[in-house]
Order: sequence, then C-alpha cells, then structure tokens
Amino acid sequence: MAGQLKTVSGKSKINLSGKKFAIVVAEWNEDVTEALYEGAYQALQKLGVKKTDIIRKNVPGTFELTLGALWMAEQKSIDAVICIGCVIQGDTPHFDYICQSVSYGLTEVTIKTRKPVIFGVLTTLTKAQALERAGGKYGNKGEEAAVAAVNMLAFGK
Ligand code: DLZ
Repeated sequence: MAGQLKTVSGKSKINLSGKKFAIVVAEWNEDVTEALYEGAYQALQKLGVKKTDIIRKNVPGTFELTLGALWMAEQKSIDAVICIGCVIQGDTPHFDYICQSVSYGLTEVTIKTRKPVIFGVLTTLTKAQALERAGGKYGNKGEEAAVAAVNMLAFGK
C-alpha cells in the first residue's frame, strides 16, 4: 500500500541470530503504545529474533524517548533500537515541541551511535487516528518499525 513500509512477509535476509533489539516505549497514550509495542515485538519474532534478544524499556513520554534511545544504543550488546510513542495534538503547542524534539533527538542518536534508531512514533490529530495505525485499518506501525530495524541491519548485505 502506498505510504507504508513493508510488513513482515517471511524470514529476514540476514541471519538475526544473536542480534539484540531494544524497544523503548513511551507510557503516555498507553493504549496506543502498548498496541504498537506488541506489533513490533511479534514482528521481530516472526522475522527470527529470539524473545531473549528483545529488551523492553519504558520511558514516561515521547519526549524522553531520545535519552532512553541513547542509553540503549550506547550499550555495546544492542544492535538496533526501536522507539515507540504516540503524540496527539491538543489545544496547546505542546504537540509541536514534543514532535520536533523527538524527531531531532532520535536523528542525533542514530548518527552519534551509528546504529539503527527507528522512529515508531505516531503524531496524530486524534486518538482515533492513532488507533487506526496501531492495529486498526492502517495496520500497525510498530510492526513496520520492527521491519525497518531489521532492514537497516541488512543494509548493504
Ligand atoms: C506533556 C505531554 C503531552 C501534553 N502530550 C503528550 C503526548 O501526546 N504524547 C506523549 O508521549 N507525551 C506527551 N506529554 C509528555 C511528554 O512527552 C513528557 O513526558 C513530559 O513533558 C515530561 O518531560
């Protein structure tokens, strides 16, 4: 479908044995982020990653994903970090500050650590739009984030 990353369609083209993934999950809008996390967690396993090679960490909100991602990406044993969050527009400019901060922040982390840091953050106008993308009619962006992480590890292979 246009505008979507590939979803899980089989085994990865690289051997994922021993590759370790961190999934950093923002607790804000928990119903959405839990569904995104589940999508990512299941997708990694379908692609051949062992449960014990998936490390989950929570942060309070999407703003804190940057530091959570940095802490995980700095760990030698971690190969890729998937960041899960959901920012929903409210009546104040908070939305813009959080979205801008996390997108710049995660870009810096991926460049600084030279590891895949995946932007599994929904930025929507309503909760309904978020749920449509967290296992609803537009699929599960957490699953797509997992596929993106694996594809980045396979980059150039
Ligand atoms: C404060 C806040 C607001 C208003 N909205 C969201 C949101 O929609 N999604 C989200 O993940 N976090 C939100 N937060 C919390 C901030 O990300 C952050 O946790 C706090 O500002 C504390 O630094």
